Amino acid sequence: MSDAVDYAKRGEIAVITVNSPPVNALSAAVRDGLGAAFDKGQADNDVKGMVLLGGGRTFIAGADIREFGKPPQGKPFHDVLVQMENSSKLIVAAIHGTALGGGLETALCCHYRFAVPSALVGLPEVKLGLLPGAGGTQRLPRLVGVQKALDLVTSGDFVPAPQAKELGIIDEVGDDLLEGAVAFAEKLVAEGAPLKKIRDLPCEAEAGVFEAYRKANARKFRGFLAPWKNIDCIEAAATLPFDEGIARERALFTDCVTSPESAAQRHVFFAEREVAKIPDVPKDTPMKDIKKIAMVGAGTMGGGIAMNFANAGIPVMMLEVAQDALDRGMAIIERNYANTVKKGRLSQEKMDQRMAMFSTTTDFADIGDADLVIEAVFEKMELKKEIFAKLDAVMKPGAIMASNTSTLSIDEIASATKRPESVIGMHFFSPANVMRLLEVVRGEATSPETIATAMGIGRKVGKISVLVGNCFGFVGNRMLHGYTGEGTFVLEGGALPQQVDGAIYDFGLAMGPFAMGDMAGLDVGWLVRKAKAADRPSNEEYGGTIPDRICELDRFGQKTGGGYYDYKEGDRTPIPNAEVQAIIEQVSKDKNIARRDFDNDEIVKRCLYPLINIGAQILDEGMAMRPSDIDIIYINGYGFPAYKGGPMHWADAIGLDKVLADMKRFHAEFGERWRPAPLLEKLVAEGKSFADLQAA
Ligand code: 3H9
Repeated sequence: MSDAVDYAKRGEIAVITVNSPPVNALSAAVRDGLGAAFDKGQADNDVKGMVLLGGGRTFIAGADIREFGKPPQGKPFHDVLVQMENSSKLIVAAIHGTALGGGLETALCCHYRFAVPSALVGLPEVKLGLLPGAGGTQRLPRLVGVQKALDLVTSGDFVPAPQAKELGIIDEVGDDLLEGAVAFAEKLVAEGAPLKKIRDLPCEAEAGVFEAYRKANARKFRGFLAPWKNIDCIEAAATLPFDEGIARERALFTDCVTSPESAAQRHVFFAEREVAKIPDVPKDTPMKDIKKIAMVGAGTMGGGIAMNFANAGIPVMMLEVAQDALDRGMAIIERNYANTVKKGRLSQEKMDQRMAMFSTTTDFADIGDADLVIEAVFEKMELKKEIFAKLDAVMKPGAIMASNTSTLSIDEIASATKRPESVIGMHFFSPANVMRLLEVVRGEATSPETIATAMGIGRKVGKISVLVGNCFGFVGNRMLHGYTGEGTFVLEGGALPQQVDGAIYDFGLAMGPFAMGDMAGLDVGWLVRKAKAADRPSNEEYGGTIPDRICELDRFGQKTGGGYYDYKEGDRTPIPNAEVQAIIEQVSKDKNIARRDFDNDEIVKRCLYPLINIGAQILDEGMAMRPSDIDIIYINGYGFPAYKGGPMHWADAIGLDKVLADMKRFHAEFGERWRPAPLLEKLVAEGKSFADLQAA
């Protein structure tokens, strides 16, 4: 027997325990161990029934994701499952923690399932670009019906044990895992309970169910492969005999596991876990307990940020210098919550609890006892320094002082205080109560404790915290600048906004650069360009001519009814505008550019390769710790499709040599802004990819 699986006896019940930390994934060693343990139980004449449970913190969390794509080893998973289902001795699964993916599929091949109330079950394969490939799509609908099964496999949602019992996935819920499951097994044995095989249950669907489901979810599943394949499998369960359904599931699983979409989504799964690891801030770095926060600035950003903390039950004191600004800010927060209540997504009681988390002041002296203060005022260095000097005077020793700046230097802001070790950037993304990304910006002097606390509190309020370095625009916006900037050069070359946006939408982003500009407002960029005009290097080609001329017409985007596009009142659908087209064509003429046709492939390369190039520069400068951190930023903050894995994974998937060759072509044609990053050149010369940096 393998070390990964333990075999013991409790009277007439064999207790088989998987011991493969951290999550008892079904590695080759576990599969071999299970095969041997069930053989042993089968052969032992004193054993009348068997209980399968997970050692440590959980039942089995699924197949071992790290084994996908590697040569098969150990006992095939399907053989273990057939062995269990066909066992002539009754098997009970005893579930605590999570039974996910292959873990739940294993439990579904037991004759009965017992769970503690806190257990969760689910088939989350879709999130990895996969489908349950070990019978899950064939057995689940036989238990819960086709409609529910479709929802569960396409969402990957976890179901709490009590609800799973109502659905028929779990047979018994009880408090004591081992005692409870053994007692349950003994009772079933004593009653002579039948060896239930889910495969023997019928599975039916009403006509048209699957087509309707595909149609209703077409937008949600756009670009992904796995949701569609999951639906195909459930359809197979309802239309084919069990064994044929299993064969179809296997074939479609192979399609998924070998797909670029799944490779990308598995990359994202591990990237999300890597992002929390900081080499010089080890896991055991002490973190401050954040019991109370203060927000300086109650504008749109400050209010949105504060809501995250209130939602997590952390009291927030809002500070504005003027009472009317404070009142306005609080009214917006209240209205946001009220809208969510109206939509039925929040109860009035919960809203009242959240509103009760807020207090307000116009006096800095009142916020001194907060454990964390976040400044979210206008993006102006002098103002921020003034505020940080005031904070330095009032905040208690050890308080963390964060700025929500999206571009300014954390070191310069920290220089206004006598405690730069406590100063850090916490860059939230708009709308701050919705977007998952948080860039945590470390300054030169920021202490490990401050970093660990900022990263931790971000996670606590539901964000994905990514640590970045202190450079202009940090990681996300610095890269974005290259993307949106190149978009306008493409317009000058001959494309129109709707073509560029269409190509980027088809690539998988929620919207293209011009629709995004109209949503965010074009006036901010215009102000920045004007402010920077004097410092612009003379050899830098200016890409702002088109947006400048659009702004000169007071077209600032959706908020003024038009920008690159027109908008009808209360409708966000972009409508192409003839005047804007005329501006674009005139700019091409003024610059002596012969307008020509672009295809989608060229637009995508021109707009998105700058993300790769600037990403490489950022890595070279150490402003991001690893390529996958950049991917996490782009997926969670900028809507880059998860099934492409983020810009750096996407670059690897294309092949860095090919990306570099295109960039060199662009460099020759368009000049300096396309100079390939030295890191990119180096990786290609060494035959390496961004993933190799990750492993290093
Ligand atoms: C599948 O089952 C396919 C089958 O249908 C068909 C086969 C034919 N494999 O998340 P955490 C690692 S597909 C390998 O931080 P938590 C994880 O990387 C699978 N490793 O803990 C991390 O490593 P590290 C379907 C795995 O408590 C460590 O374990 N199952 C796996 O916050 C701790 O993880 C799923 O999709 C795995 N399956 O959350 C479930 N799972 O410490 C995926 C985890 O080196 N897993 N690791 O960074 C999860 O959702 C969460 O990990 C879980 C625990 C909820 C279990």
